[in-house]
Order: sequence, then C-alpha cells, then structure tokens
Amino acid sequence: MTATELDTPEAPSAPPRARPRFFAAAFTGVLALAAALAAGHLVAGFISINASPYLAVGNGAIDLTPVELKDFAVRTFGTYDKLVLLGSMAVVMVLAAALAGVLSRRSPIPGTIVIVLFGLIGGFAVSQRPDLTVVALLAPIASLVVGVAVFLLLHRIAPRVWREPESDEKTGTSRRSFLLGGAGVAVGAGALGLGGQLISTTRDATASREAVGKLVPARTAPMIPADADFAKLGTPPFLTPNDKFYRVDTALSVPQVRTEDWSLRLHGMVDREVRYSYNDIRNRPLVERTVTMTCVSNEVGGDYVSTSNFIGVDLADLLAEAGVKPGAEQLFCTSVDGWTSGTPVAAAQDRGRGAMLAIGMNGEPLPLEHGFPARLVTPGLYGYVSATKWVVDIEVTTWAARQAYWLKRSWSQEAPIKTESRIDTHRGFANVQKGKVRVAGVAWAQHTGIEKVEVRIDQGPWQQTTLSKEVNLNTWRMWWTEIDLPAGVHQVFCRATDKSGYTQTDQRAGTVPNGATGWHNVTFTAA
Ligand SMILES: Nc1nc2c(c(=O)[nH]1)N[C@H]1C(S)=C(S)[C@@H](COP(=O)(O)O)O[C@H]1N2
Ligand SMILES: [Mo]
Repeated sequence: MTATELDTPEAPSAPPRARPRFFAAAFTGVLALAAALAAGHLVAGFISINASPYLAVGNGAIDLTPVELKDFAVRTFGTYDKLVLLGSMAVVMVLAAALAGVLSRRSPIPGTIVIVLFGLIGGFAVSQRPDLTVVALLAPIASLVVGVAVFLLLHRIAPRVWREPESDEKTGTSRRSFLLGGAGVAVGAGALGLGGQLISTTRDATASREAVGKLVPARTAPMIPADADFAKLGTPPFLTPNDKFYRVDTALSVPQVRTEDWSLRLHGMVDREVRYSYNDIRNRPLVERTVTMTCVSNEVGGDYVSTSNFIGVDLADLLAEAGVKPGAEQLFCTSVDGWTSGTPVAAAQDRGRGAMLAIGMNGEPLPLEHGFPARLVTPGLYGYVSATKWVVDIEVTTWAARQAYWLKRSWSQEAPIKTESRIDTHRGFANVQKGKVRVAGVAWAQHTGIEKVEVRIDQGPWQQTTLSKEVNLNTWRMWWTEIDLPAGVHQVFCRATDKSGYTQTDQRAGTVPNGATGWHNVTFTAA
C-alpha cells in the first residue's frame, strides 16, 4: 500500500486488500488445522475413535513405515514409539499449516488447497482402515468442512490493515475481532477434541471387561513353586504382573471390543464353518497354562519377554470342531483392527504345545491392551506369527493363499523363538565392589527348555550358574551365581544351552527377519 492510497481512502477504486501479517497468517493456518482435527475427533467419538483423521493417518503411517525404521522405533522408544509418532506428525502438520497460512496472505486459495489436501489424506487413511465402515468417512468430512470454513472465516477477519498505524480505528477493530475469533476457534477446537475423546471413552470396553469378573479355570496350571525365581537375588519375578507385561502392537489406540459385540469366525479349509460368541468360549471348561511370550523385535538383552498364567480354551479343540481339511498349512488370524498373523496349522494342532484362544491372564479377563476379549497364544513361537490380539477371524488356509502383516514386511514365515539369556543384575554400567559379585538373570528356549546357563568374565573360562526350578518347557528359567571380579572394567557375558544341546551363538544378528542372536554382556566396573 502506498502513501498515496493511504491519503485517499475515498478513491473510487477499492483499496487493495492488505495482506495479513506473517504471524497472523501462520496462526490462521494453525487454528484452522486445530479446528479441523478437533471436529474430526468429535465426530469420530460417536463412530469409532479410529475414524479420527489424525489417528487414522498415524495408523496409516505405521503400516507404511519401512521395516528398519519401525524396528528402530520399537527398540528405541519402546511403547512410547506411538507417542513419538503422533508428536512428530503434529509438528509436521503445524508447520505445514503455518506455511499454508503464510502462503495465503494474498489470497485464501493456497491455504484452502492445503486444508483440502489434508482432508483428502485423512479421508483416504480412514477409508483404508479394515475396522471401519463408510459411516466413518463422516469424521474426515467434518474435518474438511470445518477446516475450510474456519480458515476462510479467519482469513476474512485477519487484520488486513495491520500495516497501518495502531491508532487507526479500523485497525483496532479488525485486530480485536481477529484475536477474538482466533481465541474462540482455539477454545472451540479444544472443547470439540476433548468432547470426542470423552464420548469415545463412554463407548469403550472397560465396563464390559469389568462385567466379566474373575475367571476360574476348570484345569488350573500347576502352582508356581517358590524357587521358580530368584527375585530376591535380582531376577524378574516368575509371573509378570499384568500391568508389567510387555506390550507390542501396531494399534495407535487400543481397540475397544465389548464381549457382546465380539465373535470369532473359524472358516476356510474346514469341514464346517464355526462361529463362537464370548459366552460360548467363557462357558466351556477353561484351561490355564503358564507361558513365556517373546517378541521377535527383542534385541539381545531386551525386555520384550514376559510370563503369564493364560486362561482360555485349547485351539486344537476348536480346530477339531471345525474339522481341518488336509493340505491346510496356516491359520490366517485377523484382529479387529485388521492386523494379521499366520500360524502353522501343525503348531496350533499340537496338543503337547498347548496353543490357546486365551481370554484371561493371571485370573483376570485379558487387559484391553493385551487383546480383550480374546487373543491367541502359541507357546514357542514369536508373537507376530502366533499371538493375534483382539482376534475375530481365523481362516484355515495355505501359505501361498495369504500373507500376514509382518510377512509382507520382510519378516520370516515361520518363527520359532530363539534360545536366549539375559543378565538382569546388574544392568547398564554397574559400579561394584571388587571380589565376590552376584550376577543373576533369565534364560528362555520355549518348547525346548533350558539346560544350563553359563557366565564368563571377559575372555575367561565359562562358569556354571544355578538354575531355578523348571516350571514347564514353555517358560523362562532364572539363573544366578557369584563371580570373582578383579578390580577394573570388565565385560560379563552369559550364554544358555537348551535341552536340544544347542548353545547360543556369539554371532550377533539383528532382529529382522526372525530374531536377534548373540551373547548379552554387561560392563562391570569393580573398585
Ligand atoms: N492385533 C494385533 N495383535 C498382535 C500384534 C499386533 O500388532 N496387533 N502384535 C503381535 C506381536 S509382534 C507380539 S510380540 C504380541 C505381543 O503381545 P502383548 O502385547 O500382549 O505382549 O502380540 C502380537 N499380537
Ligand atoms: Mo512381536
């Protein structure tokens, strides 16, 4: 705007629209984004929180992430990998929205295009979710409409005359209405988003889980003997409390499935298709089995291993009721959130192994994040091929016919758990007194059993450790010993030998494609 124009406000040609200032412009974009996401979240609250465009894009990103990056994220951030993802998405979106606002200082068109693009991405992500119907598209549509409307509105009232002297009356009004409008949008967006969150939790499965009550198996697992762990000497407790059980899955928000809405369909290469309701399963005589589960993403020395008393029914019984046809190779199991796994039929039918459809852990119904109402547990196989949580569909089929989630992403088709051992006491870079030092830890070789665990200092001779009482072949075993540590910095190694005679290799391998190998070691500094 030139001085001449300022001096002649009454000029017949309308004054050119002044461009909103940089921050006001950026702010306009960010507020429109917030309003859009909040509106989508609110509508999703009524349908399924997974219809929230923000979460749907996050879930889509998880599915598209290259395997190395995903593995890195799981290893580095653990269960927080999802928060990190949502946080990074928020940062990227805020920056893009701010940029869109700035680009729109002359005309609202660039910003509108960016918001529509965001809306389309959100809509696409929602449409790709296997657990949602067309109705779910209402959420991204709400986002799109509200986003564009708020953007155009704020753009209109954005202080077009901010460049003019503060004293100008028009400027003051314009600026006030922009700030008020902006604050209104911010508060409104907060309320909508919160509302969506609250409404969705009224539809969650917590009450359904509480209504199930205690699960009392007809056949309980043998009592865990007191000497099954050396918790007092620095091993983990034998049974992992439910809230300490490791968690690994691709779900950004825990699927909410109520028992009354759940059923399991067993079909494919079977004589007769069967469908079980929750009560069908619950009212059968329940068995209880002590099983140690492990994740293939567990690196040497890692924590993705836990033990529970699982309660449920034998998968072999269900398969017998359906009648598995000859030639069947895998159980292609689908979760309510669309995640899939492929379990070898032979492992599932092997009664000695004891694969289960589990509905309980340690006497309680499964915690929501561990698969409520029902999940699979197959002793001896890594979770990604054997332990579908929130399972709703089992198709008996061949390997060629179907490829499960992680198989498509370069992990192995068959994945028996590798024999591993870990030092728990001490961890990290421990400072200890030289002389007698206690070392303790855990070892596992599910479905084979642990024969011995040895430790050594630096390149020294291997020394035997004391093993805890064996509970069953499908569980971990604790070990401890005392070593004589000279002053200085030393590496303490451990290695297990399983009952097949195999001793852990010192060859380090990464987790992809079928589990890490190598000896765990901890640095001890003795003084
Ligand atoms: N629906 C669903 N089930 C799943 C997964 C998943 O991502 N989605 N992850 C699997 C993997 S990789 C493992 S190791 C186990 C972990 O079970 P937990 O979280 O109860 O320990 O669940 C399996 N079941
Ligand atoms: Mo896993």
